[in-house]
Amino acid sequence: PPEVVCVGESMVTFLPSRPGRLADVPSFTRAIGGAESNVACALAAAGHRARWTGRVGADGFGDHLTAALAAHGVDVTTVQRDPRRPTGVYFRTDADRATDAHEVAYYRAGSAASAMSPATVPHESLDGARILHLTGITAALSADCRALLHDLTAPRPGRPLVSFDVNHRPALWRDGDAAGVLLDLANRADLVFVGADEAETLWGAPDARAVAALVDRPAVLVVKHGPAGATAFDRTERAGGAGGTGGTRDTGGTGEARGTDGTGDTDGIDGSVHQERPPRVDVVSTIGAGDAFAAGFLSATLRGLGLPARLRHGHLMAAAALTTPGDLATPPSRARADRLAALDADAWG
Ligand code: KDG
Repeated sequence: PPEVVCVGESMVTFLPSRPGRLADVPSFTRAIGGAESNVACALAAAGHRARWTGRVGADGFGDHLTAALAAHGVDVTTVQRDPRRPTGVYFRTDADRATDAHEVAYYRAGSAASAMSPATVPHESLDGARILHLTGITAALSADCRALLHDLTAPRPGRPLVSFDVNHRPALWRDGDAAGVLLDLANRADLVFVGADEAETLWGAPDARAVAALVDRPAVLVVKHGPAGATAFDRTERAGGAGGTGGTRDTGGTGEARGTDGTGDTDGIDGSVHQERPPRVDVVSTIGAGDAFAAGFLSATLRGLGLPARLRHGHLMAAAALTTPGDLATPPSRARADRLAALDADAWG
């Protein structure tokens, strides 16, 4: 069975042939995207058995997406094909170097993936998996998709560790209560990734500690601060476990003493806290960097590495994605990533 199952919408992505506004770009190059399948591809590249489950149309784009993910080493055996609804696609422009502003045009309303529901992922299909990775993008797609997330995050015996990346996409939430829905889902997961900027926009949380006070049930919370690094809160040792799912809570075991972490200050925090800065890179594109970070962190979690190493492996995979134009990058080999992660603090940030 796969070690990790990622569930969500994947899309054929059209990347611009040159910088500029959507109105001015004359042609686009086909690629693949979708946050959850990006995570699956990066995990497969890191040597893990990763599956992506989702729905695509019975159309040429669905054929391409499935074949391209399989070529990345991702298990696509549970992908469903919808004869009536199309595969979602989206177009994007290059980001402005200074502001990271870019345009995204989604053509995914009524897509095959928007018809995902609890029937798309039978619980038996997760048997043997150690991690189930989900994101807040799915919550924005339809009521049935929200029901799927609700079902997959419900407490049940044998539930894999649920990893949830908040991934707030404002363009998909014009009508919905993004703040309430995403906070509820985060608090149903075991491991949560959120950008500090997203947490501020969604919940008005000014810093990582404020996020930790709101997202207080998951055993592990990672707040990402872009080039300034990431802060991880580990409450696995909290009495009685976090969240009370009754499911597996094997987050790798940190073996760290509380309070002897990167911050030297755990006042008011139930558990340990650690911060890691990323390596400095020349950013080509930030697309897919968050997904790569999640994959690196999950890979190190599967390998039973401690919190500092999990953050560093996240940063190393993100660095690979930041220095390539599309969603997907070739991460450093496991041996090389281990050597880089082991360098002392001076070599980092
Ligand atoms: O993280 C990258 C994704 O945002 C991109 O691949 C498209 O999944 C996507 C989305 O819904 O924005």
